[in-house]
Amino acid sequence: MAEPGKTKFQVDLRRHLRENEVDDNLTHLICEIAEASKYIINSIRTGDLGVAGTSNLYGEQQLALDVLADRILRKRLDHSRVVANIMSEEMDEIIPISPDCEGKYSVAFDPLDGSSLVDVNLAVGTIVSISAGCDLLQAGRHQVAAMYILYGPRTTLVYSTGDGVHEFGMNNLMEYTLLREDIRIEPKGNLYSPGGQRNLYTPGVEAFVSSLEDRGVKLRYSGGFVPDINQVLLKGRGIFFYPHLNGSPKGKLRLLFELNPMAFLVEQAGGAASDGRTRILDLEPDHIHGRSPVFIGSKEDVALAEEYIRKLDGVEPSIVEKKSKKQASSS
Ligand code: AFP
Repeated sequence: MAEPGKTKFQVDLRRHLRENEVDDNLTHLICEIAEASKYIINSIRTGDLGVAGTSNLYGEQQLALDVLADRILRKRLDHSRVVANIMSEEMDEIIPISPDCEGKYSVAFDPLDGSSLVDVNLAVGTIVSISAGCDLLQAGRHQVAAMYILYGPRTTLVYSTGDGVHEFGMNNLMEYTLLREDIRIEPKGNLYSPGGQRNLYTPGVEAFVSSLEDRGVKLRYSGGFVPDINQVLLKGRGIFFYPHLNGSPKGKLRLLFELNPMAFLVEQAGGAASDGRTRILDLEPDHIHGRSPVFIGSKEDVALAEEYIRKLDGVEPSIVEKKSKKQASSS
């Protein structure tokens, strides 16, 4: 809580971490990532929107901003002296920084998620997952912290080290000062954020969406994972999903770089995150760039999605895909 004499809103990020007795090295790491975001902001506001002439593992052309944001973060983490390994969505493999794991942290990050939205002036963000020690290929429940920076009309930073979720805003001096502490998500939402093509939804997902619409739940979708999750968090209710689709049983979003950190934050706020059957934070990664379907937000809405999927999609999404193709061929 804020020191006597200081209003809550004058508490900056480092002070908040210290007042919450966060480990010194983890405090330093989170503050270094916050510092890096200042350079990313400048590259977004003024940078070249052109293509970098390179492509990432997914064959997606890397926008100059993707590459720039990745470089800014990697350099900062490399010089932080508290990092063991890093892994970026923009890179093909884990990058070792220090062989010494003791007291150090490993970081998986998406440097600029939604970068293709910058050239239409929509909000984008940096997503960061932090684990203790050297191991990055472990279930998300082992994370010790997660955070994101949202580059929108305002620049905000949200973090959790396992003791609640807290939001900071960047002021005119480019300092992050506390806006909200202990953000909570209510069990039932009034907005939904549906990713993926609806004509590819499985029967279970289609029925779930219809039940939301019958309840008068409003559709809010920007195409940016960070602003869409931030909306659920800061409105205090709602659900985002990018489901298993016919033809894409694993959906689109990456487990280590996007889903694990957001699931950590949403669960810390009293919400839930599932792949439609299993808790996201219990999923064992099979490789660094693995994807998963996701339903994340108000816990009763997530449970309802799981119920429809269990009843109507029943088996594993991949088999659902084959069944749909078979149905299609027999009809
Ligand atoms: P990009 O980083 O390639 O722009 O993709 C953004 C994203 O991974 C995530 O931020 C969105 O939730 C999701 O893709 C949107 O995907 P669709 O464009 O298929 O709706």
